[in-house]
Amino acid sequence: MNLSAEQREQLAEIGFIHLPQTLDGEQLERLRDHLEYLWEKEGENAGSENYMEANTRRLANLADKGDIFRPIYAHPYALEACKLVMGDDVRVSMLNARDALPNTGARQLWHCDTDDSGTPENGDYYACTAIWMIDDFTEANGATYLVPKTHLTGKVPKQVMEDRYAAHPDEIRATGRAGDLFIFNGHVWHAGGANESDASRRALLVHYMRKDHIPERGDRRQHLSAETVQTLTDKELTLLGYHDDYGMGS
Ligand SMILES: O=C(O)CCC(=O)C(=O)O
Repeated sequence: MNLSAEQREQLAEIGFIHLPQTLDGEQLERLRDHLEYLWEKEGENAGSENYMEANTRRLANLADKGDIFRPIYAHPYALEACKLVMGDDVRVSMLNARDALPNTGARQLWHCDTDDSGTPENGDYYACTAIWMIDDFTEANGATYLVPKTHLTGKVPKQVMEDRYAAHPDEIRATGRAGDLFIFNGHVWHAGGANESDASRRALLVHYMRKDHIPERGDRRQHLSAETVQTLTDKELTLLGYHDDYGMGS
């Protein structure tokens, strides 16, 4: 599996690529069932390992919550895109699910996935994000907003925008169908849209970071149980940071 020359160029120039129908119908159904099972099981604690967000259901630490996520975080297209963005030392920083609840109108503020550490001006990027569409993404149900080429600005939105909830003149929407994969340079300005429809808008969000930018042990974002560690390949463990100095295991 290889990204085309056009996709590689697009990732470098505008900062994102859209890969239609990367999951098949059966995978999608299994993922939906498993996510709903976890939401039910975790109840009001769902997402608490990373973020809780108003009007939104979240789940976190999914690398430890089912084999079903292995082909997601280690997908060859996603890893190839990450390597193009940040070089070979790619790590999964967070693997979350996000469901912007119907008819809540809860739009996110503009951000980068590196808001705290900023955006390098010299192209030395260290973050990449994959959004797996578990439902169709439409303008009405909150398809992600992005501003093309903002990874080239050397700035994150909070450094330059007065109102981070305001529309941006150059914004586009990542609309698509359930099963599509949308990958962007993590320094691209983006925001989850408001779900103003009756339709659900579930997504898996895989945040990748370069090894030297992964939080230290005290702030680790994946936590792998001994049981999960046993089932994973060495390649997967490396990707999840298990072998790094600050290890992600128990
Ligand atoms: O769900 C989305 O469309 C984007 C979510 C996002 O950027 C985040 O939660 O950091």
